[in-house]
Amino acid sequence: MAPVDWETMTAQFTRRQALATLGLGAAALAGGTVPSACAAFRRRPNVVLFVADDLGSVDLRCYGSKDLLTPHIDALAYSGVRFSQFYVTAPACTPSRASMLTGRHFPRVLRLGHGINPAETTIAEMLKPAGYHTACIGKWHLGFDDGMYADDQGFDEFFGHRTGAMDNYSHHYYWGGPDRHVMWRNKERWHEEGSYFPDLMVRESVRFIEQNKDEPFFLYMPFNIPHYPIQPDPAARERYGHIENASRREYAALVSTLDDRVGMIMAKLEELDLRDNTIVIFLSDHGHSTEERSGGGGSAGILRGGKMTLWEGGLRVPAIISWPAHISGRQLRPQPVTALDLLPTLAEFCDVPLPQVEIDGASLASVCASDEASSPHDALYWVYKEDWAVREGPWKIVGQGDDIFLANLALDPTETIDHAKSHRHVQNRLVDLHNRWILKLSQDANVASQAPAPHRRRAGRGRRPE
Ligand SMILES: [Ca+2]
Repeated sequence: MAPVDWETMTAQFTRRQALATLGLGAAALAGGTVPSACAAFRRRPNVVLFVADDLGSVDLRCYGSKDLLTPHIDALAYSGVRFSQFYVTAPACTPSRASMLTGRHFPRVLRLGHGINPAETTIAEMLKPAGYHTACIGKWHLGFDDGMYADDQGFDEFFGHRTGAMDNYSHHYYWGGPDRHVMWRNKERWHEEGSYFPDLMVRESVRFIEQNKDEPFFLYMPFNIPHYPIQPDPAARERYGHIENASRREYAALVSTLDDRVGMIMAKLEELDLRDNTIVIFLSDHGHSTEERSGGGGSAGILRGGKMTLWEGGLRVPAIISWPAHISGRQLRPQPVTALDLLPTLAEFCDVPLPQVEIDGASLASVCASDEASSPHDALYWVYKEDWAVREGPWKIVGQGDDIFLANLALDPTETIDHAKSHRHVQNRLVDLHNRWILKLSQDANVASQAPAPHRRRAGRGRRPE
């Protein structure tokens, strides 16, 4: 396969084109787009959803990294669509993944401290009635009570841990006490102490693919890397002896550990002649971590912030959709889109009905098909703890309590220049959008008492929050 020359491809987008596509147009799908994608296939496509844990916004070679070696994920990008403005809905694991798997903003679907409300419909539950075999292999982290585990939420099989972090060898919880074993196969504890968890994920996923190669399947692989603990494959570590910064060196080895295992799954799909009619999606759950025990080796490049923040470095992630039978390769899409869109995209691609609830995302079929299609969203909204943000066209407002910051991402993707004072009318419009969105959220029965408060506009504010 020819090398991926993303620099050249990116340069083909002129500034004018970039600005044009930055506009978040009216609902692009209202007029109808591609016909039901699977109608032409005798068999529905398989779906493989790879999620990286805490992978930085630019931490793949195909996203501009100069020091990381990610040939398998780069090849995946080369085979399909790579998004340059793909957002997750929260800068932390659980809320981000909850939105991704339900197509709905996380305050609507999460029971705080417990997980996804069992009444919600996950991608797995959406696909199962159409005959899909489903598996979640990796880090669940979306339910902590009986009735809220992966195998309660539409997955025929679960293998892995339900917690936020696990030691990859002892399979004990990796955050505070008590020290305890946390690896499971469905509802049973699974003991393979000493075996490297990313390799167990590959073994189980390969088995699942082989067992289901004659029926449509949905394989959800939420990796637990490059999230801490910092336990890369020793073979991957050997590739980065030249990197002087120890944190970056270890992080690089973790990213290569991930990349190698994505490559193993892709090789199995090729071997079984399943690749053309398998939709493969790759994304990170949010930006890189700066937590002490992460080592801080990840990067957002020129973007501001990272995990736990609503700056671009926390929310804008690498994201790829590849389906060789239907989507052209070598495609770059600058339209602002969101992980909320994955569920409705898969509903259209797999020709299955949407869940009978209000979905906050929209199908990306037209965006996958054309770089001239508008984003299906007029605006994008975020809330996380006390912080909130809205993006409309090039404008993005970030609020921390009463402090607000207004960026023009077309002119300043680094979110350094605050336009709040000079563009008060824009600020006011985005605050109104946020407050209307909060009001709408608060009317949702599932939000109940956990609805965030609207922003109380105060004149003269606009300093850069930190
Ligand atoms: Ca994460």
